[in-house]
Amino acid sequence: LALQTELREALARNELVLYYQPKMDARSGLITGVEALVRWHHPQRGLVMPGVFIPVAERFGLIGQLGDWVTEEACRQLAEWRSQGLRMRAAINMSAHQLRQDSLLPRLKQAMENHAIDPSQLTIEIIESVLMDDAAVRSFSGLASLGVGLSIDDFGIGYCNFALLRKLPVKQLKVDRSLFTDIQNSADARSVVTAIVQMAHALNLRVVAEGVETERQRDTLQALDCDEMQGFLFARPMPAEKLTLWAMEGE
Ligand code: G
Ligand code: G
Ligand code: MN
Ligand code: NA
Repeated sequence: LALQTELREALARNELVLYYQPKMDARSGLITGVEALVRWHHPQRGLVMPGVFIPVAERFGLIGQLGDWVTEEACRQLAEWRSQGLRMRAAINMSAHQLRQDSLLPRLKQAMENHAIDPSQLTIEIIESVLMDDAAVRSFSGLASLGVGLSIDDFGIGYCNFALLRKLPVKQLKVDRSLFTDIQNSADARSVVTAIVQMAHALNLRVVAEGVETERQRDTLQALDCDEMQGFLFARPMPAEKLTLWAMEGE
């Protein structure tokens, strides 16, 4: 079967699952929330990663349905955590195509209402190149007035419109790991991160370093005043039940 046919069936059969990766406060080391990352439990192929099927969903008109499922499931999980005494926040990823859909706001609102989720518990992560898409950018003000947070993902490797960044209701920049992989040995890398942090703080944006893998990266990024960190050094993306145990151990 073609992957798009299988994906259509997977959506109907509930074969998708969300993994969660914690974001840590750089100063306190406490968890600040999680990023939801979708996976597909394929009956034959095993765990299929979003890099494989998100482009298929985009191409064959399934991304709207997939995005609705992700939003609903993340809100359901936040409500489950609440019932377990865990006050959690979650970020979900959205593509330009998803932001252009008129149904985005009502669906998001409905999902939050279904599970009594406060909008401040949700952040939408959007890759930098979305800033070039006028129609997608127009959805930002609606999202912000709904009360959800907006975050620019993979910041620093694509096209960034600083004029727009200044005006948009964005709250967070996620610095791409390629900018600091070699940060402990590279004065240039330190300069770039320093400049991003200074600019972000001047605009009242929080800076998340994503893809932190080593203690030396962590220490350097902390010294350069990054606000939050995420990466394999702290935890890999994991199923909800594992995240629950992980978060409760940390308390
Ligand atoms: O772990 P990782 O392989 O999960 O993610 C790979 C890519 O897939 C990342 O760029 C991430 O933003 C994207 N991605 C993960 N989950 C979702 C999702 O629910 N929706 C969209 N649009 N992209 C996602
Ligand atoms: O593009 P986005 O930032 O939404 O997707 C996050 C991606 O980064 C996921 O594929 C996730 O599995 C991956 N990731 C998370 N932490 C690390 C890390 O420490 N190192 C690397 N190489 N990838 C990471
Ligand atoms: Mn992301
Ligand atoms: Na990213």
